[in-house]
Amino acid sequence: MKTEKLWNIFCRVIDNYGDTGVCWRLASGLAARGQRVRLWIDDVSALQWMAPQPPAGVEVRPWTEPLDIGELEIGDILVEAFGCAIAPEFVAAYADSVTAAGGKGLWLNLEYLSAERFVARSHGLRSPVMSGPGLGLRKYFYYPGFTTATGGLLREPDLVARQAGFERMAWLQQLGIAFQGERLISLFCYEPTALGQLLDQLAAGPQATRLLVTPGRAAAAVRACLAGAGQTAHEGVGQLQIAYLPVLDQRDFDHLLWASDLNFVRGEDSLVRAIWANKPLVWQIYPQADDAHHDKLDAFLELMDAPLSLRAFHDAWNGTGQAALPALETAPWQKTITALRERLMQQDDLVTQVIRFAGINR
Ligand code: TRH
Repeated sequence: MKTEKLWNIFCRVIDNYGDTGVCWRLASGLAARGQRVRLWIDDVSALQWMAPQPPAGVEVRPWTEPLDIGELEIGDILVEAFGCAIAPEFVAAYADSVTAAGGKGLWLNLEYLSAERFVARSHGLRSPVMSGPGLGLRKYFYYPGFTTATGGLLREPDLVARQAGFERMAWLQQLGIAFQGERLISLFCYEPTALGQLLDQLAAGPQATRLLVTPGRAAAAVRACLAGAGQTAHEGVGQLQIAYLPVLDQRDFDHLLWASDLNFVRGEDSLVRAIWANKPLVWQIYPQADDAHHDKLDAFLELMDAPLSLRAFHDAWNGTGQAALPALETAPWQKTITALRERLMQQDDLVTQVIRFAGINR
């Protein structure tokens, strides 16, 4: 069997950065294992700062309507990220190429990450395409996840070595942060209602804290909170100093998580990166209209066997409970995350697994 395949990953950016972030990690991870990858994406804006130096083996193409296929070689494997509905003209071309290859092809539906139980039941299930240009083809549901019965998590083979070589002081200095031993907390969030309480808590001390605020929604939320509380200076109050960060590429985003003593993250990709960072974390889950995220959050807290203080903090941070934001109690949270990370490190990463799923012998 040919070990190098041509993968077409289709990504539609709905909002935020997660769609781009996950598809990019998958694309570059496959390329790093000797695969050829085409990433079709309808909005490259976030990719330009997240991954300014594309690795060899990944070709980024604009997902235009209609899609410009021209004389392109169609390729072997289709990845439909997060139910994005692949361009019908590409599906038609793919169906023809599968027929020409005697029925060989693989169409994967890459799903959202969840720790819920249905993931293990649904991972790998097959579904026939019932209409449209792909009629007669089959799709397979590929669920990332936290157990060996799922599709795994994105994790680069050199992650541990990179972490071991990371120099915190030098990195902070390069970012223009005059670190003096204060507690560092990174903040990547939407608009949590408890944000004001967090800022008050940090300002009250007794420990000096520097909050490293990511740009976009998190920075806007912090400024709005401070303005709402009548603060004219947005650079800190009491024991709290605030640093507003520039956008970082994905490698530097890891560095931010590694450099901090506590990480507030959001969405699904930064959650996984925060687990690998092995620092206490607080997750703001992406909110869904029907509140489906409540079960998803519970499942994750259950998976990590979160102590009560961490559950209570998550309830307040995600607005899933009524109580006020409890105090930060990070020592037990550290033990929780270290145990989870150790467990997950024993499992094959997503790229290893998806290559295996595709039946490629490597
Ligand atoms: O941006 P997000 O909130 O994305 C969300 C989630 O993925 C959610 O599940 C999805 O349904 C929704 O989008 C549409 O959070 P997430 O998933 O953590 O993605 C953030 C990405 O941005 C991640 O790859 C890290 C990257 N990033 C950087 O590379 N540099 C930065 O400076 C920042 C702030 C983020």
